[in-house]
Amino acid sequence: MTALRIILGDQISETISSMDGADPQRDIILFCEVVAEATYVKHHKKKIAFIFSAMRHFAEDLRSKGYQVDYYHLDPKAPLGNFTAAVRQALGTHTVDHIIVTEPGEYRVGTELSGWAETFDLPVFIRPDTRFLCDHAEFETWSEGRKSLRMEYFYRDMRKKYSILMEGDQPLGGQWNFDSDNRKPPQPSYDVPDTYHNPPDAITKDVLQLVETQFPDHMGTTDAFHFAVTAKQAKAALVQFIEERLPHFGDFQDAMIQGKPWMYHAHIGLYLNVGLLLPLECIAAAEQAYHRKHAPLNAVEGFIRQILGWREFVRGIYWKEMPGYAGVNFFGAKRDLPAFYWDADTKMNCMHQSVTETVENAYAHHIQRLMVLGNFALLTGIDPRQVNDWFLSVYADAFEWVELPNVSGMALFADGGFLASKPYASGGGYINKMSNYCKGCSYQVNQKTGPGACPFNYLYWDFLDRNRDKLGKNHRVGMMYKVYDRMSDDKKLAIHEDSAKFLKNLDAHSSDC
Ligand code: DLZ
Ligand code: SF4
Repeated sequence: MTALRIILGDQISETISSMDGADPQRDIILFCEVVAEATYVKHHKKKIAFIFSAMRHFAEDLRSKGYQVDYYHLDPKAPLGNFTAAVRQALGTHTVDHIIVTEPGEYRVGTELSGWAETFDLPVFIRPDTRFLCDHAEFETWSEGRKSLRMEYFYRDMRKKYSILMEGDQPLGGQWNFDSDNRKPPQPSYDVPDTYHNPPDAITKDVLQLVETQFPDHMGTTDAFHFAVTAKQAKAALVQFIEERLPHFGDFQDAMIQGKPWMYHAHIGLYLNVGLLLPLECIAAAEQAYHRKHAPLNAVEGFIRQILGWREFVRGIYWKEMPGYAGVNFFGAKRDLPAFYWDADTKMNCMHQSVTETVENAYAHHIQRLMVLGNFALLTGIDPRQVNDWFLSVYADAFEWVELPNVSGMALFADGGFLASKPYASGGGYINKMSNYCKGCSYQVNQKTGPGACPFNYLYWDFLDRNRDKLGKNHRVGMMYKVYDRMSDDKKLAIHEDSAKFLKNLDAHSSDC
């Protein structure tokens, strides 16, 4: 029995389930670069380059192990439209009895695959993605009957299940979560060690050129591309993080410093999400760093929580709630995404810096995403679909299963509190506390209203007041309504007038924003 085994661009793992039992003599392993995947949102150039290069390197690796690999490069003269077109072409070349593929990470692709058995009149075996630590049935059981889902309880169960950072049945250090230690303000004078750099080899150089010519109007450039593109290189990136940055990762997890895009973050999300790294190897490396007294518990626990807790949790939510989750819009937000999300042309320095780094690196860290870029979209009421498309296209680590819950659930509260207990809305004070952006801004962070005031300040109150019917009963926001209600009428008027003026300028694409 000959199988056509398909490996998608985020399935670059030696242990991918579609390869279980593969016969090097008979089976055909198919990789395909297709137009639909690169353009269903306009992915950042570095993201496309990263995925194509990782696919090409993995295909070479399988070839060197004796597998028969058919690899469809994106051919500018005759590009393949989508996965279905690629499979059709493969079936015209090879005689196979059945198709095997690991379940795709995105609902959209799952829908495409579900028609294959009929289209091709062949058995199609869609196998579970065993790289995740919590499967669909387990998440279903865990979430059954809960009105709202909270990561913290899920995470504790995962700690117990995998016996990570445990002392018997108790959490190491007596606490499950050390997040309260992880909010230190930035120290701009610190010499933050750089992230991992891997110089492009011949395969990557070919891809960079292809991407520049085929996707000229996508965000960014391929200049200074330095991502790992093999499992071995990704492992080196992980080791470098553990040795050089993990010890400070916890303390400065939320801090932002102008000109230091990576801070103490791992920058391994992109490798995990395409499978160059596996969750348990990252978790084990961090846990060992704690036991050999290289990194403190707050850093190690915080890092592990992202992978063992948050990452698995959002994946569970995605598959439980799709397809409806893609359309949630609790606040009925419908403003268009401002052009400065693409070109960084804004007077707000925090937004300018965060977008500039995104354009340059296809990366921004979680607080830039959540409390700057996401917060602004929340406060100004930008249409969740446009915000989601933007996040999905610009970050090299973004796949819909992880991006959508983070953006719609966490940053925009567009699911009305299914995932988060309160909206992550804030004024300029938070950004000022956690960054040095405000010093270089045209706006005054300490000014609440008036022409020079930080827009986040008045927009915050305007957002709360505008959405009182939706948030007034949320006890975590209740305190802020009390503060608002105690303000003088003049102050409230100034907040609304400044907000109306700013939003009008925003809609008119004014350079005044
Ligand atoms: C993101 C992406 C891009 C840009 N291109 C391809 C591609 O040409 N071929 C491919 O197999 N995968 C690509 N990917 C990753 C897919 O979008 C990803 O595997 C699906 O979204 C998972 O459902
Ligand atoms: Fe951002 Fe306001 Fe600070 Fe400017 S003053 S950087 S707009 S938070």
